[in-house]
Amino acid sequence: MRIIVYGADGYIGWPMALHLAAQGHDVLAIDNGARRRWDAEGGTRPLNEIASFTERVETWNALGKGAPIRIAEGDICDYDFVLETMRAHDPEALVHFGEQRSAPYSMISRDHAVRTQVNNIVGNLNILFAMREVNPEIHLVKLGSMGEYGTPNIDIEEGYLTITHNGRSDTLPYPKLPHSFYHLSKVADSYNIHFTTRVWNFRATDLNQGVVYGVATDETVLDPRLATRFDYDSVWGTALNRFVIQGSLGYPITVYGRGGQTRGYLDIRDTMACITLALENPAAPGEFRVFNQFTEQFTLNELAETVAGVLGRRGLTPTIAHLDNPRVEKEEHYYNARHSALLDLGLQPHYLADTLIDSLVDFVQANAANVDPELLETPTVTWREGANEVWYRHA
Ligand code: NAD
Ligand code: USQ
Repeated sequence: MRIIVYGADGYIGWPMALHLAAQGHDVLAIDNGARRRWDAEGGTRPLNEIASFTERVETWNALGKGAPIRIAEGDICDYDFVLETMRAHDPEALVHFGEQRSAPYSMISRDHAVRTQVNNIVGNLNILFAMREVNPEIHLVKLGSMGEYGTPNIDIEEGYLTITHNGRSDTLPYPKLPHSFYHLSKVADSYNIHFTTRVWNFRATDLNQGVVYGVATDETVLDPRLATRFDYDSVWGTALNRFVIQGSLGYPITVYGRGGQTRGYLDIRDTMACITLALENPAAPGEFRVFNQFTEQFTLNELAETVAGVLGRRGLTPTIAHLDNPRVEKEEHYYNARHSALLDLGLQPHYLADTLIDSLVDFVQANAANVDPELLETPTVTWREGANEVWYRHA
């Protein structure tokens, strides 16, 4: 298959480009380096050294495993660039990761909220309009987020809810209660994509993904220059990844608030598998298909205790700190989200196991010399303030 991967220099997009190329797909990898610039802006950086986008691609192509990856550096918000690259590659499918994906980043200030929503919503619209001009048959696989739904006090379905109101019934998009301005951008994307499946007969799969953990895939371990990024600061680091590095290096594991917040989680290797399954089983023309992409749900307390248990068995003495919650979110709530569609397509999950946490601890310890302790400090972006310019360190 000819496939374009947008956001192919990112935490998930890079391993995905590798994974698809390893299976022989003809991949065009697109990225504009925004994520690396956002690091420079805030003085953050991943735990591990990562090669440049071009060096990564050159390394893969020199290995001679699977198909070579093509590369195009450019901004998805530049419509001419999106159109030209889509025309030239003539893809059968698109995988779209290319967005600003941090909830805290989107909550720093008005400017960050606007930048997040413009980048994400305009980029996504550009892809939709280019599909219309180039080939409306292309299957769009778009990364959404479980956080679009929020934490309602009823079961979360996969995209749709059948409602009976005043004696009449309809199946409608599931109501959304997003957690941040970032998650709101994903809701807007979902509605824009859904609209194009109705009016332009597009085929689209919206993957409402949970929090991803892990760093190693079959392909990233083939050469150190193929490694993907592993973030641990309070703006870009996600829960389990952060907990492992904090606990491994003797810092308190930072649970925000009471820790009853429940989220869906999945191993980065399962992200690869889910997206491959979505590509191999495309949505029908006119179909806006929604999958909830996670394999297990945990409370933050459960996650923190699981990590602490593994570290304890390795002779470490981790501590768990309940910080004042910088976010506005329910800290105790009902949560039961359906996630059967990908399992029905054949997903074989890697459930969170001590062995995976152990391998992450090994990875963290191997890279411990790179740790910037300031990045493990108390989070400075708070949801209540809406003007967190103090976050900037201007390194
Ligand atoms: P990431 O920030 O590491 O990667 C995103 C990539 O997109 C970056 O390399 C960035 O430079 C690029 N990008 C952003 N805006 C762009 C633009 N306008 N033009 C070109 N490239 C652009 O993020 P990630 O963790 O790999 O997440 C990938 C996708 O998956 C995102 O859409 C995110 O919302 C979604 N997602 C991530 C997680 C997670 O836990 N990491 C969970 C659920 C959903
Ligand atoms: N949290 C802590 N301590 C920390 C970091 C986070 O308690 O040190 C808590 C947060 O308050 C929240 C939960 O952990 O309740 C998840 O936060 P997160 O930072 O791990 O993830 P989130 O902000 O939700 O965003 C991440 C990705 C985003 C993706 C989303 C999937 O950055 O791109 O969309 O996970 S989901 O959570 O399902 O919406």
